[in-house]
Amino acid sequence: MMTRLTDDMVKDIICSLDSTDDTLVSLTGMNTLELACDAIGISPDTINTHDIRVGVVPVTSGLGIITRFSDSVAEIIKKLGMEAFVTESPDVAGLAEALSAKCDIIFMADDVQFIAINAGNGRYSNNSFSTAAGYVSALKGAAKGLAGKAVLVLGAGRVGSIAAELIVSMGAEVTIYDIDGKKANDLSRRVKIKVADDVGAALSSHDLIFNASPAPIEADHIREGSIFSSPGIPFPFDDAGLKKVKAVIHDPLNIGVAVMAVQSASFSGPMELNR
Ligand code: 2YH
Repeated sequence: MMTRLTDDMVKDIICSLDSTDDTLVSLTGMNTLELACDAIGISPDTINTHDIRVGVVPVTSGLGIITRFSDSVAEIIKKLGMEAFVTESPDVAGLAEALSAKCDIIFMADDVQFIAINAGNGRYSNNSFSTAAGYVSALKGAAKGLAGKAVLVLGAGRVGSIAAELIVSMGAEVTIYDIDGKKANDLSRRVKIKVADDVGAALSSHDLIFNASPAPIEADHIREGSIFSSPGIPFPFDDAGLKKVKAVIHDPLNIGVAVMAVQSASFSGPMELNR
């Protein structure tokens, strides 16, 4: 299932950029830029964010414009130190505008794909990989390492599958649950993971969880002191659940967009940008 952001989910992103960054530091030990660099395996001092110009192109196709989506993407990118603006026109005219303005990176999203194109060489990052990689780094930071630990992944869709693979590659023991057991079983034939068939039992026996599912998480199932890295929308916890967890890393857009920007920039060396 493809989850689409709503106007309501993005309405507070811009006014809470500083507090989102502070919360991330307190939960993971990394700010948004450091986390994005960690997610793709580069050091923050190898990327000169101030030299990078980004255009964000609103896209009207399908279900159309999400109010403040493009503005929020641009502001998240500015907070990383890059120059960013939203094009005046949407769609192809907006793309032409971004190319004329010699943007190094161009962000565009429709209902299926959300990508950041490196205009210098045509390579692009995508939101599913970037979200998975960013939230895996966040879980690793919050758990002070994942090697040898047991991690539960909820959801075997695009983000959950990539996350499971990344977490396995970090030496953790991964169990996956998806309401569609076939999806979880198919993934287990490709990646060395266990498959759970009871979400309650799986949650009760794990305290490190990567949540890439749109389903709510019942408070009764949560183990006291659990750490959740939770890109899944909508926000899955009620008040009783929040009282039991030690940490929840969650935002509607910030971590995924930051990893996309940094990864797309990394496709050209810092000295080889599109100007
Ligand atoms: O939210 C979405 C898709 N679910 C992206 C899926 C990527 N994992 N797209 C945003 C659509 C934005 C809209 N076209 C706009 O305002 O430009």
